[in-house]
Amino acid sequence: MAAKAVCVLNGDVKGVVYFDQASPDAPVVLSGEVTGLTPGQHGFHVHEFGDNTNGCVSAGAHYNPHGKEHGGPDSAVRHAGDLGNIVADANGVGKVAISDKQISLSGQYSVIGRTLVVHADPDDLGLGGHELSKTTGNAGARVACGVIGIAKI
Ligand SMILES: [Cu+2]
Ligand SMILES: [Zn+2]
Repeated sequence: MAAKAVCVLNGDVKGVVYFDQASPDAPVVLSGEVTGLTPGQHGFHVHEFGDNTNGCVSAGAHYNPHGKEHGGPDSAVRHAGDLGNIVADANGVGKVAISDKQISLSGQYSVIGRTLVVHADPDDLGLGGHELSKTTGNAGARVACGVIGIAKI
């Protein structure tokens, strides 16, 4: 059965991201737009908790049900929540067009009820050699976040 989810991003930066999964074993397709960004790359992840009581900070770390190190979306070793970067143009608009096989909208590893986070800086995909590269990709502050919720089909 197909599943759909939606996330409204709020913070200094705003956006709406739609999640679509044709069947439980299909990739999740993310689409949408984020505005108010600085031009360039911004880390983009699913974080563990759907808790925004203390802003984006209370969303916790990257969603990592398999206990792996941080990586990029195409890395063999990555957190399930590692969706890489979105790229903002000169007007600060970042289009979201991602297809990912590690997250799901149903079952044990569903991301519904977790938080989508956009960061101030680029995610180095685990390769930057910084002390934070293997945990966060050194992507800096959380400039927007929102809980991923069930959408109307
Ligand atoms: Cu993040
Ligand atoms: Zn990660």
